[in-house]
Amino acid sequence: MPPVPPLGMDAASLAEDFHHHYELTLGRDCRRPVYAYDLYQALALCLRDRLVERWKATLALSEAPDTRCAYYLSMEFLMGRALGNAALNLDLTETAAAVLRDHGLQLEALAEAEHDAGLGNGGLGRLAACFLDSCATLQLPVVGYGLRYEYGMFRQHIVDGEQVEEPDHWLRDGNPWELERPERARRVQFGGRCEFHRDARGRQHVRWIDSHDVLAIPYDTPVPGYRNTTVNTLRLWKAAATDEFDFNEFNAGRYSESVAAKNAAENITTVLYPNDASENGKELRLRQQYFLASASLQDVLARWRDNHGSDFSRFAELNCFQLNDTHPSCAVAELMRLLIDEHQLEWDQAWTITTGTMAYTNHTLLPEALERWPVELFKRLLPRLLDIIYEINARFLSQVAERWPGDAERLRRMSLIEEGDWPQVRMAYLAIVGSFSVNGVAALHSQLLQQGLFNDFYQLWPQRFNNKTNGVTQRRWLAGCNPALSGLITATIGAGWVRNLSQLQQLRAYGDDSEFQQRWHRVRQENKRRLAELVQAECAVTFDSAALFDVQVKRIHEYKRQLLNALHIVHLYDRIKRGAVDDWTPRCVLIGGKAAPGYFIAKRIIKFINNIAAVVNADAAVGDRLKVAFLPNYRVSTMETICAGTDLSAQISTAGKEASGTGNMKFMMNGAVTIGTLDGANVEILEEVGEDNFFLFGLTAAGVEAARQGYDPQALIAADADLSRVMQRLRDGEFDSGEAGIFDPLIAAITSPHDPWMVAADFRAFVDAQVCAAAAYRDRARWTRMSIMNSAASGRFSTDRTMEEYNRDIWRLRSMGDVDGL
Ligand code: 26V
Repeated sequence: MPPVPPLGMDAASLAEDFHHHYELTLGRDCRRPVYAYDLYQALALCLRDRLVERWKATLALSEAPDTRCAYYLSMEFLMGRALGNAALNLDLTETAAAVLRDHGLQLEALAEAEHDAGLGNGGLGRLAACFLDSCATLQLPVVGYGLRYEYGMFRQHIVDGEQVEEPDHWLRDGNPWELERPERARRVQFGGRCEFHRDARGRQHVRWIDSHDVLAIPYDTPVPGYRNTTVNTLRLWKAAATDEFDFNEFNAGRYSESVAAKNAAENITTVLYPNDASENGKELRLRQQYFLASASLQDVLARWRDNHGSDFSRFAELNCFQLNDTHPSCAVAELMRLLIDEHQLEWDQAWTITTGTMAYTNHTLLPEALERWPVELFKRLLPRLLDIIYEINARFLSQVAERWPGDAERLRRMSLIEEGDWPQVRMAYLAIVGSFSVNGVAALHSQLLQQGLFNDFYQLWPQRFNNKTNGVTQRRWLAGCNPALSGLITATIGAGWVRNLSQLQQLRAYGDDSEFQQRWHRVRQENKRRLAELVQAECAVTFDSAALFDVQVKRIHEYKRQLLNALHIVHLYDRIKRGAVDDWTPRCVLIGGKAAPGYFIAKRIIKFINNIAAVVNADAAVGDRLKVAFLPNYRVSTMETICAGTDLSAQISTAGKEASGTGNMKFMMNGAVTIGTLDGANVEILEEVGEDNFFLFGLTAAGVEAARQGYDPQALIAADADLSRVMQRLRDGEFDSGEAGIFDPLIAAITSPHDPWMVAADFRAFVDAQVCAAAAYRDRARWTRMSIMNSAASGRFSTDRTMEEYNRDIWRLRSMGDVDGL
């Protein structure tokens, strides 16, 4: 067949294809009523066709036998919508908008029809998505491997102030971005037992038999680079029952049992676990993790076999696996199993390869989020893997014993197996032992890992540990979501920042330029108006864009301290009620985020915020001074509107608890000023922007630990008249909406000397910092300057920089470059 000429990138070609896809691919009739979703799909297919051309060219490069590749293994990819990003990267936004306008249609309206791909909980999953964007833009051969959950992150409704979860069946209307690749299906084993035997030469062989197998079917999604010819791959696995379920079991006359077994197999990829911290020990979750690790490794090994046969001597030179937290860390033992049992390598060879290819990123210091799996569960589900983990542990502990002779306590501490009545496998330790690189996600976080959580391992292998401060992609989080500000920036310093965010520094020169300030201010006002529209539509609360927009959106968790924010709102309300309103700055507070469905206190905090909003917004004495809204169903696509319209970004976690944060970076880039603690990447944000352009408050990480000794919140409350009045209003039941005592658990948490999050300890400092922020906002020129300076200083927080560092220090990939003719 002759080669097909590249598709046209002009309006006429696009218009023709749009029509073609609408009428023929989708089988719709433009003379009949049209639906936004069909129009969206038709446009998506036009863009996809153009991506597919580039995708095939990229595959030819990345799958060449000598190309070193990295694989990003992640249980979560929080991709959000793809259409706007595809158009932006293909440079077709203007053209598509013009074509649609000719048909009396609006690009924004079509884009709104797309369901968010919500295959993640929060920061960790969205980080994976930003990484993929930057890798494609830097033309690095990186494949994302994950799970194709049928149901993504639940949809959140607020009913009577409370969170109600609803399943997110995001694939219901079809997904135009994915391509099924049934020919690359893999088989993943569960259960059964191991059979050992020796061959004539005395080598031991292990067969994993009587297992219950599940098929892994890959679905590929294109990941376009920004205005280059690179299109990388996100490969998501769907679980399907093997044919044996239909034949053997049905025929054995155990019909209903076999259907149940078939369902159990397919259930593996039914639903994303909606927890961002705890919930350990669920069997289905371990099944998901192993399914991802095994299918992905088999996929890579199959391609290796095609190119290199049974010669694994260069495998570690040409492959690298990045483990996104411990969730895929079964991969360490699974790679050992595949190399030894399926590819006949010796233990030492296999271990050299494994520890030469695995790299582990830690995303949390919270002990409850550190994964441990019961040995008994491992034995039942993954018997061969447990044997391998025991062997890894035995060899590892002999190394520890050699380094620290006679230190039994250290052996106990560092063992991959936590002993006790209910022995557990420590997945983080497995990941560390099996990897050549271990990194945290912000400078402070990496330091705390080395000095605290993983200190024993750091002492043993200091050279393994490194930091890679997170970032966000400026294509989605500035160019895509904030066209007005992007336009102003590009008109001022050129368009180079879209690929090289450090160029935003050039905006510093305009910080005091009053004409530029005015334009900056006008653009931001318009973005605030758009955000106010969203709040009006979703919360029925009216935000006036003249007011200070004070925003905290992120998962609801005690360590993130939405409760501290709520106490501040009650304090402002108290001031209004007392008439202490001199020099008042009108303020609109927006809070949004999902709570894990089983997280009682987090759900009660949501109720608390909603009840405060109801009281404040209905009180005539408050008027325009204060508005409060809780935005339901916070997700990637709403953040795109929120971050563009925020003045003050609340990043107020207890110091030492937020590994990095990435919302903080999105806000900063769009010109919001941070009010925050010295936690996670806030530390580096402050470093870049300077104290004059950041409202810093609160205890440091070391201060928090010191203050735990003799922490006495009751005394702090008694000593602070503002906090006393706030607590009194809570105890008086002012926000109880007739349900007496519902906030007692929150009062108890704040007043407990054991409050791990030290809410009361930081109240005074937070209120004082808020006073400073309010005063700064009243001076428009000053605030606008701060806003410009924040955006100008955000260059370090691009995932382009992050990916360059991963590549320099860990992956060592060669950029693929462009392909001619596209
Ligand atoms: C743990 C679990 C436990 C079992 C159920 C499902 C589940 C899902 C996620 C997690 C770990 C969450 C860790 C996490 O999300 N860390 C966040 O990572 C961001 C990206 O590095 C970082 O910016 C945030 O500060 C950090 O909290």
